[in-house]
Formats: sequence, structure tokens, C-alpha cells
Amino acid sequence: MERYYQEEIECASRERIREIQDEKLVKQVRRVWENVPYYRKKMEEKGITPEDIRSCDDLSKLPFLSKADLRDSYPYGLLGAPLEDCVRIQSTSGTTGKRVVAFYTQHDIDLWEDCCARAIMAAGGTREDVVQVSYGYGLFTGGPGLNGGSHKVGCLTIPTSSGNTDRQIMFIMDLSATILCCTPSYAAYLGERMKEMGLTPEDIPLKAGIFGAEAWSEEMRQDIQKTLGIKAYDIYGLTELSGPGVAFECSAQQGMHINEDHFIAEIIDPDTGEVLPDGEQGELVFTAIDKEAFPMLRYRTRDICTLNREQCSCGRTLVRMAKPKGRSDDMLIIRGVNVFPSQIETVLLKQGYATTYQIVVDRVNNTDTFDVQVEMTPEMFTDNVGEISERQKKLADGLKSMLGIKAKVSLLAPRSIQRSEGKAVRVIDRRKI
Ligand code: DLL
Repeated sequence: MERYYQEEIECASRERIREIQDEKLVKQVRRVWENVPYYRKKMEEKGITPEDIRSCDDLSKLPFLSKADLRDSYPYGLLGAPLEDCVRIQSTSGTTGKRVVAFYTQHDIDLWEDCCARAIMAAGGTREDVVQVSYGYGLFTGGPGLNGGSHKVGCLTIPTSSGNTDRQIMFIMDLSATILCCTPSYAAYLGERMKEMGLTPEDIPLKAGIFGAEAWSEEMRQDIQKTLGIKAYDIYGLTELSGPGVAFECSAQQGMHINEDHFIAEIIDPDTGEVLPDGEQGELVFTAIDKEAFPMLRYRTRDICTLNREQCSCGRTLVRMAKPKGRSDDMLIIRGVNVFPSQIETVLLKQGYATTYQIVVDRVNNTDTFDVQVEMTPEMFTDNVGEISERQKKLADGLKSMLGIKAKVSLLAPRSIQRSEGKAVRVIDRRKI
């Protein structure tokens, strides 16, 4: 049995998993108390000390951590290890104020890559496979995470990173890549392009894909599987907890197994913070029990989903999370990139617009469309087509440099966007996912 399929953990009894978690949780809480004054203060405010946490039954006594805490403590306030022991950072695609900077010791990187290695093995990967990693490399965790996991399994790894579609296809075909790792929307796009080039599923050497970082539907999975002639596996994770590999799908394709020897999952009511029983839908909260540099305790992901603790037909006992249904905050994920309405507002305000705008997102041929409709102020209103198109271009450029992705900008006459009597409706998300 290869080391990264760890039957003794992945198929352990629920009692054994619980034992591992109890032991690690107690140690981790003490470490955080001793090393992270920011979290210690939060515990003190709740009147608890490490002695109060004796097992997972006491988990709900611990305070939550949220994105706001990450902002307040940016950049070093949540460090759980001495800076000289840290060897890497990764960061989210958000900009000003929203950017998350996560730290890693070598131990943390190993743990993260082990999780990705498990995901690759669950997708049928072995050292004989050729893995093309078409997630972005750099600050984004997708490329580095899957790259490390692929090395650990012993696969030949092709680090193409994202973009340059024809070159991606050339590598897949010339080097006979068998496993593709990228966002599901990029996989769909690659499929389309290959079809255009006259390649049939039989011509394509790929056998599996490991796709995540954004929500995708079962229909999209079927579509990708058909066009590329592969089995498509979902993978979940977030920068705050390491990156991809917090949870991974197995051949049963019935939810993603959470690596519970490293992460304890809870579902809470996003409004009250109350822990909900298995099967009920709510916000996913994670406690990382092994991480050193960035030890998140009860971190609120804002992802809405359900947990299922029944044994899977693949034999694994690790709890499964359903595909996230959406998020409890206003962040949009468009073509795999995190977009906050507030970022769009920043650009609008800089260029003299009011904040009467609407974001319309849809998914056409498995690719996200992203339209930003903005009202001109009465002062800037004109029917001079040249002037309008110049303004549109300037705004599109501003959005591209803030968000990193292209938006289609339409300028509208004043008062053409319907006003709401309650909260403004800024986002129209027509994607059926
Ligand atoms: O997206 C890590 C990752 C990279 C996961 C590659 C999988 C593959 P962030 O950029 O920090 O990290 O974004 C995290 O993305 O809270 C979810 O809302 C969303 N997300 C990630 N995976 C999935 C998935 C990476 N499989 C945020 N399905 C998370 C739905 C996902 N949403």
C-alpha cells in the first residue's frame, strides 16, 4: 500500500478518528494559548483556559475566528510559530483589506502536500501517472498544493500553471498527461478548445481530473467527463487552512472526504453560531489541529453545506461534506477568482461614479460571464458614443487591474437601475450551481 493512501486513518472507526482529534485538539489549544496572544485574549474574554478543553465535546466553548479577525491581526497577529520557523506564505486573490496572508512552517507544507497526495490517490493516481497542474502558481494555493501532492505520490508533474490554452493542450497530448488539475471552468474551456481542434475523448490521454476552488454543478461534471473522457473529482480547501486538500472526492463521487486527522469540521447556524446536527445545512467551521504557523481554531469559512458521517461505499469513514451551496457573505467567485462587490465600488468611486451598479454573473458554455452595469451620474451623462466607449474602456481597465479578471462594462443612463426599498440588490447571479 502506498504511503499516501492511509487506510488506517481514511478507513478508521469513528471512535479512532475521535480519539485522534481529542488528543490533537487538547495540545493545539494549549499551543495557541501559549503562542497567539490575539486568540488567548479571545479565550479570556469568553472566560476559558486550555484546561476547559478536554475533548471535542468542548469544542463549542472556543471562540470563533472570522475573516474580520484575520484583517485585524494582519499580517503577523495570528502567527503560532516563531517567524524564523516559517518558510512560506500563500495568499488569496482578494485585494486591499481583504487579502489573507497564510504562513507555513515546513511541517505545515508537508501536511498540506500530504492532503493533496491523498486527493490524487483517491482519484486513482499512482507514481506511474503524469499530472498536469494547470491551477495558478504563485500566491494562489492551487498550483503549489497540487504540485507538492503530485511529487509526494511520485507522479511526473507538469507545472504549466494557468493560461495559454493551446500550450496546455500541447503538453497534455505530447507528454500523455493522465491527470489534469485546474478549476472546473478551465477544464470545461480546455475541453471545448480540444473539441474545436478535432480531438475526440479517445484521442485525449487524460483519465482523471481534480477540479475545485469554485462551485460547480453535477451537470458541469457530466459535461466535462464526456468531453474529456475522464472521471472528474471535486477538491475543496481554502488558503486560511492550507489550500486545496482540506477535503477530496473519491471514486464514489458522493461528497468530499474531510481530512479529519488534521481538520475538525462543524456546521453552525450562520446567524446564531449554534452548532447544528449532522445533515443540517449551515456554515462550515474548521479547527486545524496540526498546523503550526497559522493555527486556525473554529475558523468560519462562510461556505454553506452539510456533513454526512455515514461510511462511504469506497470504504472511507472520513466525514463527507456536500458541495458548498453558496457563501454566507457577499464574495463572488468568478472564473475561480474571488470578487467582492466592495472592490468594484472602490474602482467606481475613484472614477467619479456613484455606487449605483449591478453585477450580473451567468455561466454560458461552462464559462462564467461577468457584466458590470453602471449608471452614469447626471453630470457625466452624454449621448456622445465615442465618449461613452472611452469611459467604458477606462472602467473595464480599472476593474481588470483591481480584480485580475475582465468584466464587460455597460454604462447606463441615470436612474435606469431599479432602486430597492430594502437592501440594494447589487449581484444577480444566474449561474445554476
Ligand atoms: O480556492 C483553494 C483551492 C485551490 C481549492 C484549488 C481547491 C482547488 P481560496 O482562494 O482561499 O482557496 O478560496 C477558498 O473557495 O471558501 C470556497 O468558497 C471556494 N472553494 C474552494 N474549493 C471549492 C469547491 C482555494 N470544491 C474558497 N467547491 C472556499 C466549491 C470551493 N467552492
